[in-house]
Amino acid sequence: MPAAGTADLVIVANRLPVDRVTLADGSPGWRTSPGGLVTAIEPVLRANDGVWVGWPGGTEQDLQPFEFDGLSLVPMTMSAEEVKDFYEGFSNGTLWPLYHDVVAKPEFHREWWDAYVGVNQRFAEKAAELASEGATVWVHDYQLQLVPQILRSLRPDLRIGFYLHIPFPPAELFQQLPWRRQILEGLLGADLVGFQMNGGAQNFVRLVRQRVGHKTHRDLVYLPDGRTVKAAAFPISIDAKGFEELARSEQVEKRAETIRDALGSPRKVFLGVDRLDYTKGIYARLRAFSELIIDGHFDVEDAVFVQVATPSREQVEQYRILRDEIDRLVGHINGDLGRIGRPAISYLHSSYPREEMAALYRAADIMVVTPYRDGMNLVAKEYVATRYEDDGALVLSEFAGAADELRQAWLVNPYDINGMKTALLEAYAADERERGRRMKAMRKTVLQHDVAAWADAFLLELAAARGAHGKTVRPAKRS
Ligand code: ADQ
Repeated sequence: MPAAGTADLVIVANRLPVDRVTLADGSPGWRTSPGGLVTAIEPVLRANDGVWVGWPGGTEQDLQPFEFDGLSLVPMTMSAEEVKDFYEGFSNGTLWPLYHDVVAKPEFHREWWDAYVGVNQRFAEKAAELASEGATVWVHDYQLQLVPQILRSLRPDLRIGFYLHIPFPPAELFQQLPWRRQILEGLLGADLVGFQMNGGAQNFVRLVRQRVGHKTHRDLVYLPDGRTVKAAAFPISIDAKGFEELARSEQVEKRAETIRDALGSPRKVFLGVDRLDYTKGIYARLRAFSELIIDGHFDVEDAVFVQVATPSREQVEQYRILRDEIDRLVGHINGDLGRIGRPAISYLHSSYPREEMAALYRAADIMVVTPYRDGMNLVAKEYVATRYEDDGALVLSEFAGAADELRQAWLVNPYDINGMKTALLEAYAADERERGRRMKAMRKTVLQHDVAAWADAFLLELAAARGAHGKTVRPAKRS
């Protein structure tokens, strides 16, 4: 564990890349949490004597920095009140819906905001304490948008990057936020602000010009103190080769066969894999599928829909309501359309290891990814990576970041149930050549632009950040 002031790279994210578990002997231990971010960042972290600052989940208080699997991890504690106000409240009750097209109504509460400021302050102070002179600090995601500015004021010597994993909304929505200006100024503490899509970067620059009054030119913001901030898109990706290798393994191939057998060997398996979240469009997609059976396009002997929906953020009311709604819909559809041993929808709440995810992708003929809004959507890319025989079909929402790159998917508007029905049916009926043509092109994209390329691109751009632009720029206007 590097001593204070010695880390040349500090990753600051809401979550640590490990989860708390109880070991066989009953003592508390850690387990790597599955996720692409750690795969991407691990090699850079190792190469740079880096540390990762984040919350391990829960409210345990006396946690010390520790090494896990060769990574230096610095756990941040959170009180029960902070979990409620900062995490469930401002992060997931205000920012998450606001940044996802207001699919659910964001709530604005002053005590949530106060908790957000407090937690961001603590994370920034910890990063300031650990970073060496002139170090690079990479801050992640919507929970920590004030960290760059606080950190900059504590440690002007640092090179600070920020990456937003979710969409950055258009001005028309963002300006509802009572603390819009503070958030924009928080992000402007970074030298480089990264987004999933060009649209997000443009929304940000426009808002900075309109709401903070700074001079901007294309993707650059000129600050009165002489600094320049760049806003650019870095579409995130997955460990594509790793997923493909997994998919090619005998164990996964066998497991995929077992899954198909267990489903009653229908001709076609449709698959959805999502966190149980209202942005993911699960309800409308299951309705579209069930209507295709009702309309007589296929039967439960021909096709089954496997929907994996991992419960998340269960303390937030909107998530509990959604879970009830989908439970009821699935019960309804299976009650009306299923036969003994043949449900129309196979609905699962479990969380699986990577091997099982790969087997599910291998077992699926048609992957259905229909969020109302999604920063990227890694599931779509993971499916593509596992289809090494250039087969399988992807039905993908136009409103997922992934749609920018995966143009050869069957693209749909997730609000248009009839349009989704048409796309599902086309993907179901497409011949081998058509599926192969589309998948081949998508695989090329995903294998070329993997998560390592993403991390390298961001860090290279950050290293090249212009910093001081040498001009004194006066604010044009303030709101
Ligand atoms: P998420 O909203 O969580 O991520 P997504 O990009 O699809 O959405 O990533 C989910 C990840 O969890 C995938 O790697 C998937 O394999 C895994 N996963 C899902 N269900 C699982 C299960 N039951 N068991 C095991 N693993 C499961 C946020 C943004 C996205 C953005 C990512 C990364 O909302 O838009 O793509 O961050 O930036």
